Amino acid sequence: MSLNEQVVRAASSAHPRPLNTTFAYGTAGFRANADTLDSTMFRVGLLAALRSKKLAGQHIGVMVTASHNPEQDNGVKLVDPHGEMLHSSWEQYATLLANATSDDALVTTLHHVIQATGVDLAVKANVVYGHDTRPSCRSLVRAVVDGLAALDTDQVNAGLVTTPQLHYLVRCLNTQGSSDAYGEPSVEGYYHKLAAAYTTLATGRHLLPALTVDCANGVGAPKLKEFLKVVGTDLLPLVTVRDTTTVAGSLNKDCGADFVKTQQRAPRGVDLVPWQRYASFDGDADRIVFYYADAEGTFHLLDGDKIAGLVAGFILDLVRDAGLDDVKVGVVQTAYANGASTKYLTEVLGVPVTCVPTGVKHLHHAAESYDVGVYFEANGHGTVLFSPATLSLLSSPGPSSPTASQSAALSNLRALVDLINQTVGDALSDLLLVETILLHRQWSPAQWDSAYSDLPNRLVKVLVTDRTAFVTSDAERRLDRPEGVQARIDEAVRGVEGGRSFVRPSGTEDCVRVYAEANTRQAADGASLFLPLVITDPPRRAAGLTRT
Ligand code: G16
Repeated sequence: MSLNEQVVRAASSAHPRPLNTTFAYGTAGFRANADTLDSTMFRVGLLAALRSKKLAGQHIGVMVTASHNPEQDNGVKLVDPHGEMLHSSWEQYATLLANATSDDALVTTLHHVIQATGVDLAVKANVVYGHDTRPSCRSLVRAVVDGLAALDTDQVNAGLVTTPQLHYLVRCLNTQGSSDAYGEPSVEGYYHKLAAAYTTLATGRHLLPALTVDCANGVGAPKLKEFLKVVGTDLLPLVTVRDTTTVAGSLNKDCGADFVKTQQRAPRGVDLVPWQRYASFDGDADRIVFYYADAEGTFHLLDGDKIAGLVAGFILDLVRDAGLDDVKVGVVQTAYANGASTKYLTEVLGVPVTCVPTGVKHLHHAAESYDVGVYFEANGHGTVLFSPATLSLLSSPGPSSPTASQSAALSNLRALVDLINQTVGDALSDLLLVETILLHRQWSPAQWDSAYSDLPNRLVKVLVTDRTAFVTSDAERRLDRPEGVQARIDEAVRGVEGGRSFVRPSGTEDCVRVYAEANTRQAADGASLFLPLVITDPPRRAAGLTRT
């Protein structure tokens, strides 16, 4: 079967590519101002169809969202059959298609991709798509659908969903009826799976005071409320704030996980009651961070690093109590992980830690190499993966005469497997995971926080004229280009006690990010404020840098 060029050309002509714009598949797909994305979305529809054909017609997911970015941006994340991010080998094709300069060039590029990947066009493609609450989603989803239709794709419209719900649906659709069936392929099925697991884990425990959840004024708000109707507030006392999705400009505005993490403060206008637990979702509910204030009103952040420590410690205890001595637990982090957290994980918990570049796709794959792989970015994006061997061990009957604590640990581990969304980081699933652990430990947020003290740190965005001029190595901990800048960074942190810093280009926003940490707040602030000056040093302007 050959490509119907006429159909593709006609469909493409309704989605012209903007002139003078170059698109790049970044950390989590394409992301830009929504006004520029119509042609990219159409072409993503084509790509998703090809990807499905390549994988014997399995469902591929397309999520229209720009997650933590401001409301005027939008973007798209592509989901592979097991619910993981698009395989990195296909990112180049996404970029090629998005940048084809005309309808004819698009057809030529499609032929190239089909040939390079060995796609059989006769295979029927299946794609499931969804979107977040951004006003621009309506027309951008239409563009995706036009792309899918141009390659005669069977489509499932998931509608308004969180990103992790879409990942869940993809995996369920591809595994239903098999021995690996992941669950009922519907949002209701997702709620029931999580609610059943949480009920098993939470029943009979002394309830903790209610958790307040900032929903970033995004899709997490209606979805969390739907979930509460299923699980009931008697087991999960919870209050939502920043939960409007109808006020223009409110998405992620002065609230949400990214705001709280980068500003290291509560959402604007939310007064923290001392010692109470708070959490913030991001715009598509795939990240979560927790926080609280002490008696003096000082803000304390419980970010992805703190979640990783809490979760790894809990799972280690369960694995030990269950007598599963051969099951090895490991943790995956990025360069953003606070140095104190890595020290805690390796020296106190005694677990191996792998460091990989930013982006869930990198963490997810690294976590697969452990029996139980806990991965969290400091920004709150993460989950836990149980290897197939561990899953089959857990589903086996276990010892013939187990002790009470062995039975309890095994049953808790089995429930955790269902509670945790193993396709991708999931704010709702992670919320339930943290609440479960705090319930079991009967810990206040301060007790959780006391595991270790974060090194003071600062994360700064710097606008540059060309972020592609910044090239990193060693899991983004070193900057290879522009030449000479790494030496200046080394110089800046030399002699700073506990000093560590790195610079990397963002893959979701048009900026570079500067991270610095040190033993004291003053030193961390000094380094982070100094570094933007280093990378915008006048001689560097030749490399396309400007000071902002
Ligand atoms: C996405 C990715 C995350 C990444 C974040 C920031 O999150 O899924 O893995 O940490 O972008 O990436 P960068 O520093 O390259 O801009 P989200 O929640 O925005 O989809």
